[in-house]
Amino acid sequence: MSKKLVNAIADMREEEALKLVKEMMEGGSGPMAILDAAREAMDIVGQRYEKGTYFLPELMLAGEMLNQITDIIKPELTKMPEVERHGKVVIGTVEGDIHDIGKNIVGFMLDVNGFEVLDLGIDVPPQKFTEAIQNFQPQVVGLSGFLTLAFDTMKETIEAIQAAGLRDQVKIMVGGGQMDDQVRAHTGADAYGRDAMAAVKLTKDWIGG
Ligand code: B12
Repeated sequence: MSKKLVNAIADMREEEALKLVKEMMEGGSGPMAILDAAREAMDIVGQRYEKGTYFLPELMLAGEMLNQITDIIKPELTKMPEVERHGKVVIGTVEGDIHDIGKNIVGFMLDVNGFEVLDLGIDVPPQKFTEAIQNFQPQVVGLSGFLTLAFDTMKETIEAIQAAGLRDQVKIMVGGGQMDDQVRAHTGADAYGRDAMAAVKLTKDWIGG
C-alpha cells in the first residue's frame, strides 16, 4: 500500500493519493509510515524536476498534496494525551528559502509532544531569529532549509546568534531536504535532524520531557 502511495504522489494522481492515505489510516498504518512514503515520493518528484521531466507546476502540486496529506493525518497525531509544556522552541525557514511543509510538520510534532513552539515562518532573516531568542527565551532553535543556498544562510544565522551573545543560551538544530551532518558542521549547529521525530528526540534530549 505504501508503495502505491509513493507512486500516486510521484505521478501526480492527487485523488488516488488522498484516497490511499485515508485507507492506510483506516487500516491502522501509523502517520509516520505515511510521512515516510510522502518523503520517498517527494524525492522522486525532485529528481524528475532536476531531469526536466517535471516543472514548477508539478513541484507546486506535490507541495499541495503534501499539505492535504498532513491535514488528514494531523488528528491521529493529536490523539496523544495533552501534556504540560516542557520548554520552548523557535523554528523557521532561513532567509532565501520558502519551503515550509517539512518545517510545519516539525513544528506540529514538537507542539503535540509538549513543547511551546514559536514559528517564525519562511524566508526569515538572521536578525529575526536573534530577536525571537531575546524575546521568547527558547532553549532550542530549529533552522529549516531545503535549498543548497540555505546552507550559508544557516551559517550566517548562527553567526548572528553568536554575535548577539546568545549562542550559549540555546541549542541549535538544523534540518530540511538537502541537509546532512556535513552541512551541520558547516553551519556550526549542534545537531542535524533527519525528520520530525528526530527533531522531537533532540529537543527531548536537550530540555527533557
Ligand atoms: C514541494 C517543493 C516545492 C514547493 C514548496 C511548497 C512549500 N510550501 O513548502 C514550491 C513549489 C514552492 C517549491 C519552490 C522551489 N523549489 Co522546491 N521542492 C519541493 C520538493 C518537491 C518537496 C519539498 C517538501 O516539501 N518535501 C516534503 C517534506 C515533508 O520533506 P522532508 O524532507 O521529509 O521533511 C522532513 C525533514 O526535512 C525534516 N525537517 C525539515 N525542517 C527541519 C528543521 C529541523 C530543525 C529539523 C531537525 C528537521 C527538519 O523534518 C521534516 C518532516 O519529517 C523538493 C524535492 C525534495 N525531495 O525535497 C523540491 C526542492 C527542494 N526544490 C527545489 C528548487 C530548485 C525550488 C525552486 C528554486 C524552483 C524555482 N525554480 O523556483 C523554488 C525555491 C523558491 C525558494 N526561494 O525557496 C530543489 C532544491 C535544489 C537545491 N539543491 O537547492 C529541490 C530539491 C527539487 C530538486 N531536486 O531540484 N518547491
